[in-house]
Amino acid sequence: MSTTIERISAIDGNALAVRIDELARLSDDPACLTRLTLSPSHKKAASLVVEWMQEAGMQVRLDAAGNVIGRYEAQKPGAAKVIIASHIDTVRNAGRFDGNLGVITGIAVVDELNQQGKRLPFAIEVIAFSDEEGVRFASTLSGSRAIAGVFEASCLDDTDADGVSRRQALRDFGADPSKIEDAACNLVNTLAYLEVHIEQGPMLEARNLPLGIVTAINGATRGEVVVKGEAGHSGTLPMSMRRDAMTAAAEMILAIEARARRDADVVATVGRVEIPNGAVNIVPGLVKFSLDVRSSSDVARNRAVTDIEADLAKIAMARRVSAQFTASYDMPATICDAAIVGAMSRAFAQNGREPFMLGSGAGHDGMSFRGRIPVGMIFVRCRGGVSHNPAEYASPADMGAAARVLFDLLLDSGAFA
Ligand code: HGY
Ligand code: MN
Ligand code: MN
Repeated sequence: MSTTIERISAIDGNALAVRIDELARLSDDPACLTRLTLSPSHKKAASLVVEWMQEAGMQVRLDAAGNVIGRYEAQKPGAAKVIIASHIDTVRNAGRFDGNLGVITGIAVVDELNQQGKRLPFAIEVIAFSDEEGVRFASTLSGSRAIAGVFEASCLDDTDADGVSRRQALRDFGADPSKIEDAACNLVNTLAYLEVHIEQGPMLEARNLPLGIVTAINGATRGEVVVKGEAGHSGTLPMSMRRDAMTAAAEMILAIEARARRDADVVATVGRVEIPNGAVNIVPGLVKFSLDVRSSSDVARNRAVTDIEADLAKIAMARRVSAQFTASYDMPATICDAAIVGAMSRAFAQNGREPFMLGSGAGHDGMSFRGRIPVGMIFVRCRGGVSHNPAEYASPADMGAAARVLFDLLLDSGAFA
């Protein structure tokens, strides 16, 4: 008797977990997952995503910003579309779910529609954005910003640690940066932007919930502080005569932490500190450090940045150094669309899920579409709230639950009028 091999539905969590692991093997660091934008491993990941999108019945193309776009046509060709997207670039020593989960889930729901021979009144475009993290180059969200028509051409001149410009990296990737404006046409005739993402925080796990509905994506100010003192001999320069840029930076960093702690709705982080040409026996004359300030309230965030700049100036004066903060990115909070949140609640209820609402402390590509098209996000439980860390984990059951809800959301005819 032939054994009937039950075809794992494309939206089955185990099928998603297999693909998460397959993508996670594509890294530029053999010891951990590091897939920076437009890197060799990003190129391999993009090729694998192209393959999966084609297998799911999509027409696939690479746009001028390095995004991979798969289109699953509507009942009537050329109809308006819904975008389902996330990013496939990662931070260094990354978790394997951040970004990748949203792309794989988008492909899976299309694959399931295709397997069932279903066409919807709208097309679906699944997009694997090329640069959400903004780790290799200063500016971030460049892939989604190109599609949203808000790409700043100046960021083509951003250079990475090796002096390679984004423009050159795009060419090496096989994209044509001179055609970035064409990427924006992809936003025309778009009904909604949807993204499934691991929560990257502890809220769902604390409530023992597999999924949540995102109400807003926090706004963020990101940039660099440059502290200039005077380099000197660590053995001969008396303490009283030093203009030590590092000890000044240390006091500034603690002041940044203290300011953020004063406001429950503000977080601030110094994630990278550099002492160019530093050495054990040199009093640092120059220090550069990153600053990332976020809040769901744009007023609170901007007030915190102003206060921090005042603190930097005060400490610099007292220590006879200079300090300059230059913002490379300033993104207001993105409120998720009420109608989409409502439709998501219906799909949650249909699946017996509590429609728990929560904000996103992490930034996401949906921010690029703020004020242009309705944005909606579904969060998936994150073990221990750990993210931007190889220990990041979402279970196959929770991933499958998200794919199921997303699939039912797409079938809800009232969701995307
Ligand atoms: O930084 C962020 O919030 C996002 O993970 N890129
Ligand atoms: Mn992400
Ligand atoms: Mn991230």
